[in-house]
Parts: sequence; C-alpha cells; structure tokens
Amino acid sequence: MKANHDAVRETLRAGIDFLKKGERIVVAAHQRPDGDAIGSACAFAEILRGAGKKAVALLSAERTDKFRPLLEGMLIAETLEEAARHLNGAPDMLAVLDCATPERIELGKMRTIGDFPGCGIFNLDHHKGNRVPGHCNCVYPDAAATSEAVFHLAMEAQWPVNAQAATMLYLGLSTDTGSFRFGNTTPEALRVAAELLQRGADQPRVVDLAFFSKTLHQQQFEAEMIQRHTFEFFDGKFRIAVLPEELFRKYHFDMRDGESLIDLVREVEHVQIAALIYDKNNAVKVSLRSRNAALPLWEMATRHGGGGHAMACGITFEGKTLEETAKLLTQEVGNMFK
Ligand SMILES: [Mn+2]
Repeated sequence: MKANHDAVRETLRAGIDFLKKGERIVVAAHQRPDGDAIGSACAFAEILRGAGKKAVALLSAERTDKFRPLLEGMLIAETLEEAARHLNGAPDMLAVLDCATPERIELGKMRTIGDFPGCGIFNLDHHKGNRVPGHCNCVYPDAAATSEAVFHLAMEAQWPVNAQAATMLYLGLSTDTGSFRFGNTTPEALRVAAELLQRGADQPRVVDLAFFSKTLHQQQFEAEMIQRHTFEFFDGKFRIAVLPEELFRKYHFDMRDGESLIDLVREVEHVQIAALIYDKNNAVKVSLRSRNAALPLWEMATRHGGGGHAMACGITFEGKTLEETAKLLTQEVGNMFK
C-alpha cells in the first residue's frame, strides 16, 4: 500500500468518514470464508466496537470450525436475525470484506445484498477487479490480505486495535501469504505483521491452527494421493495428481480443505509444473502451478477458458473425463518443454 501512498490515504479517509455515519454495522465476508475472510471480518467488527459503534461479524458456522479456538469471545452472528439482536435493531450499514463479487457475499440463508435496503454498503477488499457495488469502495490490490487493509484503515482513523483484533488480522495476513511464503509477502505485509505482534497477536496459536493442524483423515488422504494417484512425466518435470471421487468418499475429504494439496505435488525436486485435477459438479477442476518463471501458465490456461496468474492458474473443463483432462494437460505441458 506504500506505492501510491497519497491516493490510498485519501480513499481510507473517505472510507472512515463513511463508516462514521453508521450506528449498527453488520460485517460480512465471502462464502466459504478462509482465514482472511474470517480474520478481517471479526477484527473489523471488534475495531468498530472499540470506536464506539455497534458491530457484529456475520459468518456461517460451517467454515469457522477450524479456527474456533481463536474465535472464543468474538462476537459472531450466523444469521441476519441474530446479528440484529446483537445490534439492538436492524443494521444501518453493511460492510463487505474480502469479497470480490456481490454473488459471493455470505449473508445467511437466501439473503442477498438487496435485503439491506437503506443500508450504507461499505466495500473493503484486496481483490483486483472487485465489483461489489458499495456506496463506498476501498479496494487495495497491493495489500497482501484484506486484513492488512483493515489495519491501515484502523491506524488512519486512530481506532484501537486490541490483542484480539490483532490476532484475527494476523490470522488473515498469515493465511493469505501462505505463512509469509507466497509472492505477495511484501515489505508492507511484514511491517503490518510486526505491528500486530507488537499489539499482542497470538502468533503461536494462529500458526498452530492454520499451518500445523489437520485431521487424520486429511493426512491419510494426502498420503494416498501421493502414493497412488500422482504421476510424473518428462523426467519428473511435470507432476500431476488425478483424484478420483472414491478417494474423496473414502476419507470424507472436502476440497475446501485442499488448498495446499497442490503444494505437495509441486514440492518434489526437479518438478517445473504441477497439476491437480478432480471432478466437481460434472466438470473437471484443474489447479496448475509453475516453479519456473520461464514457463508461465497463463496463456495455456486462458486458451482453455481458465485464468489466474502467471505461476498459478485454474481451469474448469466441462464434458471431459479425468483421464481425458490429464492427457490434454500432459500434451500441453509437453509442448511447453519443447
Ligand atoms: Mn483475502
């Protein structure tokens, strides 16, 4: 957020002025919330309460389970009705955090942004191309996480960030940077992390829950994936995991816990390109990673209707089997090695 500092500051000031008009604020994030969605939403509600507002995070219970020990004492509502009870009345403002599109906002059963008539909509995010129709939009693609943007906003407003909020923001920042390993680990992200630790963020607990914990089933799933469903081509330069439905059923595994599976495929020495493919809703989902800047994937992915970044892409193939998809990808990658 340093690059165009004045412009960022100006947007933050406008955001703060807008938020000051709210009395009862519901803070929502994207569906199937990850660490940044949960962390930034909970922290933002906490910070707003510290600033004298009534505020509550609205999050569905199904995905907060993993981080439950961190969430004790946080004010979280699962439905809009429950949120209104916490606020002593209907909300007059809806803050949407870490969510790039209006369709993806988690607002409880059957609710949409249209169920908030007369509410001011505040949109705070770090996804490029964000199109949530906020009355006030603060979008920072340079921020590693929405949690980083929340911290800057709080500092600009001089709103206190207590230890609990710091822990939540640290959760968001560390998960969105893959524990400060991904390419979005900027000097600014590390500066904010340091500030959060200074304010009492519970780093050991965050790292334990986010990076050193999985269910036994998850670990067994991963072991079987590596042993039986991962294949190498081109002298080990291309490695692909082909995950059949039975494997998911056997270990009751949900791909929502599978964000780091591709890293297991990629991390073997000599691998240049890694792929992971599985069935979802009658289509084949593909995750692709390159470890070599001279082998960017974006062109190939977009040619097949996918997208993403140079080194990390996704594609969805309709009307193909897993085997057909694996064969096609192997051909495509083979051409890249020529
Ligand atoms: Mn995020």
